[in-house]
Amino acid sequence: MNRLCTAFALLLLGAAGPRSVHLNQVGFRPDGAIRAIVADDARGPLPWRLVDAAGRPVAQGTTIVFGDDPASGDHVHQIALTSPVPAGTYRFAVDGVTSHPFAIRADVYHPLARAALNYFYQTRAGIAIDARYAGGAQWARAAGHPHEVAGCFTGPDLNGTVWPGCPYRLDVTGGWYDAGDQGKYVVNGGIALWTLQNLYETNAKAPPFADGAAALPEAGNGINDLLDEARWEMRFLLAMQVPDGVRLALPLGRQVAGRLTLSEVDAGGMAHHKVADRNWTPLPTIPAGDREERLLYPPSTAATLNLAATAAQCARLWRGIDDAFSHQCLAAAGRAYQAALRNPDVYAAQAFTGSGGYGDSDLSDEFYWATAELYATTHMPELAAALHRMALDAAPLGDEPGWASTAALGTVTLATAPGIPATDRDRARAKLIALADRFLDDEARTGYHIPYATVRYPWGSNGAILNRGIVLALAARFTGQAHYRDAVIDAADYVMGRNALDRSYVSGFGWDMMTRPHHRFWAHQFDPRLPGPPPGVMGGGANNTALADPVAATLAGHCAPQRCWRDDGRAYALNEVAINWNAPLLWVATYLDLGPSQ
Ligand code: 9MR
Ligand code: 9MR
Repeated sequence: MNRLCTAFALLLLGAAGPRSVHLNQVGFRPDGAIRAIVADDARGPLPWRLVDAAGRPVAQGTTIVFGDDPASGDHVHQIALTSPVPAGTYRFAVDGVTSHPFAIRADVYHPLARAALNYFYQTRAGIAIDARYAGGAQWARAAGHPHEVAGCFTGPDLNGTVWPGCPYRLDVTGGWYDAGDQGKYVVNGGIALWTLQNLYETNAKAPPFADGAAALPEAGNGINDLLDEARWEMRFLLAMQVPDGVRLALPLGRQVAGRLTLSEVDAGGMAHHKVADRNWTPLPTIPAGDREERLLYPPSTAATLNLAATAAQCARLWRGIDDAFSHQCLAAAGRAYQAALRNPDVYAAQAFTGSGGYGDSDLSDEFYWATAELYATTHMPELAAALHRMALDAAPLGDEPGWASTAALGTVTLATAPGIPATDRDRARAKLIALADRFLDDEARTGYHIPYATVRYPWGSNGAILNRGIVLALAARFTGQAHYRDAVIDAADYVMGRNALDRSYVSGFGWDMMTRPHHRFWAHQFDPRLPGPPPGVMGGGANNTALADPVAATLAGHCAPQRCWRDDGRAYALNEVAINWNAPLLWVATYLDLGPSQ
């Protein structure tokens, strides 16, 4: 009876279907964990075999029965290959079910890492996207917003707050479009840029993407391609800074929803929260075809601290490579930091249409992050003292980093940047290892054996899981222990196909991959003359907590958490793509590509 009920419940949640072997559709390196999942109602272990291209068995065993897994709604069996096998093409055969053929090879992550970086080129604003670098003529396009000289939003917003505007226009041409929309947001730009810069810094001895390794117009300029791509965004963030001495009317402190009270402050050095369309554009809208008015939205303390943090990081990385740019970054970081200290509680105004909010009501983590970055760059004792006064310095890390929770970014920098005193460095490392240990514990509690034990999948869950991968990878480096690295592989396995839906969430990679993102140009679904996504673009992923779009709305109550996803361009809460999600994909794929000996 009980079993019948469970079976019925699983059926309702859409879990029943042909059995298949769920695994990373990109394949595996021979020197890391090789795991697969079978959703099968059998209560006892099932025999499995690994067969090579000629059909010869090379390994065998029996499944580990995990049992009912609430995140997927599946009754789960796990397969773990424990003996090494030579490079080749293989299949798993489990109780009459045979998997797709997959590769075991040292270089499986290389194309993924390269494609994940190319996404940033293809989301560039202000420059024509060239078929030579985009991987094909279908992805070439005219420059979007090529001369973006924008003024400030002026007049009443949706809540009746009347914004007086500003006495200047800024040339904010360039940067990356955020996602499926063509807004450019300093807050989300910050974590995405930090992630690229951090990938460079944490591999500073032999940085990946040496000049010419990526498909970029800057290839051949003598500068690392990762830095070239990062600079495209850095320059945009620098351009978003309010000129010195300007006084602006801004909302101070937490105010009850509704019409805001504005007070005039010295806003010089703050950063505008975003530059974006006045109204939402429809799908599709090619970047060069956007006819909406582009506006600067009011500065926020969060955006200002994102600028301070990433510009400080920039100053450190470009020292000795382009000293003038390094100095420009350092000066901007200092001005932004001072501006944030002067105006510590200007929360991003939300009552606008045409762009996302990226609102955050707790800025203690942004202050911590920016202080850590400036300290790592300047080694000023005052900054060390400021850091040590912050509650976050002694506190354990709460969770993986995200656009609204940036404390861990500061901790990573304290743990890895050169010249940090041993006490600070070791405490930062210990905090990251403790967080990684929590993620390891999560693995044992999930049917799919992933470092993410929850039944509440957020908007952009794939990005969250890969950000956990970064923390785990750093723990692997600090400790030399392989199980952390294997957990990074688990995170990558999840987004590349070892999930309840048996789908690769990354376009161009796998036998059943994401093809229809929420995107205004990669919108073949809406206009057959437009392309689908180029390879290396990741959809946001399962989301059962904010079923905000019309497709997601139809799933409410009908999907197990990990199954609340559709490959549909209308589903912006499930299948949008975004710079802050592709950045950890790039980081993790590059880390895995570099191999365990790094
Ligand atoms: O296309 C927009 C997407 O980029 C955002 O992430 C999302 C949430 O802010 O909003 C999308 O735009 C929709 C808007 O919110 C409501 N009307 C329909 C818009 C396009 O689907
Ligand atoms: O990633 C953001 C997610 O955490 C929020 O819950 C969601 C709704 O506010 O917005 C997401 O960010 C979107 C942004 O507002 C506009 N560009 C697309 C982003 C990804 O969907």
